[in-house]
Amino acid sequence: MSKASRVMPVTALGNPNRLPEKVLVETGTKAGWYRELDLAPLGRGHLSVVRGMTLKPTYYITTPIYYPTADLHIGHAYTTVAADALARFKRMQGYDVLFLTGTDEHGQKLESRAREEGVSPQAFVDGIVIRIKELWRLMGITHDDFVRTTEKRHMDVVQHIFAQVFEKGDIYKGQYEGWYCEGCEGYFTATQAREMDGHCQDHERPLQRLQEDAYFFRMSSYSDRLLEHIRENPQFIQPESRRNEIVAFIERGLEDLCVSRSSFHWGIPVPFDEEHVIYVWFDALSNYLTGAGYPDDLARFERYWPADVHLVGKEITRFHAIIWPIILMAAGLPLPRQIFAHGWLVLDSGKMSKTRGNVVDPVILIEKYGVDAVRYFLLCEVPFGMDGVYSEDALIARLNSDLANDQGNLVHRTVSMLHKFLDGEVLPPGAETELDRSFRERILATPERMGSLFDAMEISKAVNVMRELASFANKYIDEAAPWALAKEGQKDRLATVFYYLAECLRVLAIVSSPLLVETPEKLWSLLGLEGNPRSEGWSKAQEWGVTPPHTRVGVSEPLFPRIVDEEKKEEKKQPKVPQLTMKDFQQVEMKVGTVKTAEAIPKAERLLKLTVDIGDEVRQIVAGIAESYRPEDLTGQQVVVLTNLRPAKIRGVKSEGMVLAAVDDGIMRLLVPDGRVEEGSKIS
Ligand code: ME8
Repeated sequence: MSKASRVMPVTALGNPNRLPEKVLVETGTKAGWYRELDLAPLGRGHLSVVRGMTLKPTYYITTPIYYPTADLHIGHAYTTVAADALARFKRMQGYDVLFLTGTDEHGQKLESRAREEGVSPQAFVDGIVIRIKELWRLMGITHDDFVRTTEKRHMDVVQHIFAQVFEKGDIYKGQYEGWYCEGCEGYFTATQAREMDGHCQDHERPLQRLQEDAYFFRMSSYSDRLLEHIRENPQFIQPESRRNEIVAFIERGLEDLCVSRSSFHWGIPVPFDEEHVIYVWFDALSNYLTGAGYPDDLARFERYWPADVHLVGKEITRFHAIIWPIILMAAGLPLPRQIFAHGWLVLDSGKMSKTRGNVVDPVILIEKYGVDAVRYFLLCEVPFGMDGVYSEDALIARLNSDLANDQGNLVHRTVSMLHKFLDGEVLPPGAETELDRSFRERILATPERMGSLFDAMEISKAVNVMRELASFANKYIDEAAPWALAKEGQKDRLATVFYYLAECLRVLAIVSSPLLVETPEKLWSLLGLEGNPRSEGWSKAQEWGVTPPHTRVGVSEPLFPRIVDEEKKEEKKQPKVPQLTMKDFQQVEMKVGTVKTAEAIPKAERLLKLTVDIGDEVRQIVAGIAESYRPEDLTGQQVVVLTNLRPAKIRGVKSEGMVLAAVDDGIMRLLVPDGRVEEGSKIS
């Protein structure tokens, strides 16, 4: 980010969501040398000014800040890659972009996780944050800043806002009693807890009844203002289905929110009452202000705030679309322009979650298929905003059809025929035929169509437009039939066809630059072009005739090799008991547990209903061991439990796991550790 940037809007912060019509621009190194600039002709948008008086619109995009309770999975990569693609696109369009991500490091869950590991919460999160940053490096993520909520700059911001809202009277002290889920780090109202049957499905644990002295945030008095804002700004919450949910929720009436905790200490202290720490969502949401320089770096803040879009997963829409805007209103700050909630990547076995342990590790996928393949799949496979099923088979199919077949093949055919027929030289084009004209129009329409789709957050549709251009180009080759032109000695026609193809590949290299991080540059140098596609700027993709005639192309190597699924091949060879790879085995989680209770199940002679303590929770498990064990002999017995088996109902009784036993001629023998071990010890 240029240090020379200076923007001094004439209008102050009190004018939310309105652009200043004029700005004072610092024109010299000496403070106080300002010139007034009229912004009206530039239309809506955020503006910044960099040295040399260039006006640039700004674009501020954020991802959620993730919990560093464990390594991140493909679901987190999904949001971050999408935000990265949008940030890259906006930079290429000439925007001054601030792309923010980070980690949400406070709260009871983190405190408990660190205790389990026997380290301090800070040491615990430090280790994971290093790996998160490494993951973003591997995935080519171009964030401009990374906020950790344990950083001083952030803690200062949170305390500042909390104190400000308190002084205004919108935070007050009271008594809180409610149903709390440690996983969500949130309380549920009595009605919600009843609807949930006292159990949090997301985190698969019972709600706890907690009571504490606490500070409350007067959200109830902001319902009308928030509803009005949502109605007046239809883009504020997107997609529309999410907006409708939020409106319905607010219309039922908002309750004041408990925004402090005293039952644990790993958090930011309430600035005027050190017994309490600030509620983790109040803390976390404020990161968006920290990243924008609030309140100390007002030049930065005025340049980027309000954020253009907070990209989030749908499960945290309420926090972003209700609590966050109300915090901002109470603090007298403008609201973000948009909260966009995308859907979930789910597995056949349900939602991916660290708690369930059924997560897909992006690092393994990148090692196997390369970063661009993984990014492409994430951006293209699921309509942005909807849920989509992830599977490695779908990934392979997508890569083979779109990247290896359509795009890879297009590049390979073009470049090898150029060598074969024109000695690798892109010659000046001759007269344009009808076929060429429609191809040229298609090429030049692509950046604009993709651009408006990106702006509408229709990322997968934008990717599709790029894919369609590649198929169109393949058809152009089939119809232009360069092999026939070569045979007939039509050199002029050949020159035109290959010039058009070279231009198409040049445009493809530019428009794929927000999505992919390695291939566009490889393609660029293969085309023999100077510089790199990223710095070309989006508008260069809308210009025709940029490839200098007589450019020489390089030698084509497959950009996207076809993926042959070796594991699949092996499976086919061995139809009986499939062999597991180490990766398969690592997906199986087994722990030692102790049987707490055991009882017979009426009308099910072989089954026993057990409750088993597996360390961090007690599971109910139905086991087919009634013919070999009496219930009363099992209490206190240690057993081995398969813990990540999908819960099921057996004879109408819920079973959350499986107890392992050997079967010898119909007699069951429980597998037990050779000596007493701590409940929850992992089997590996
Ligand atoms: O909620 N599919 O952090 P978190 C799609 N710290 N996106 C997914 C996903 C999936 N299966 N799983 C996770 C928190 N995500 C808070 C946020 S923000 C002020 C505080 C993505 O580590 C998605 O963006 O649980 C989701 O909202 C986020 O990760 C949740 O990350």
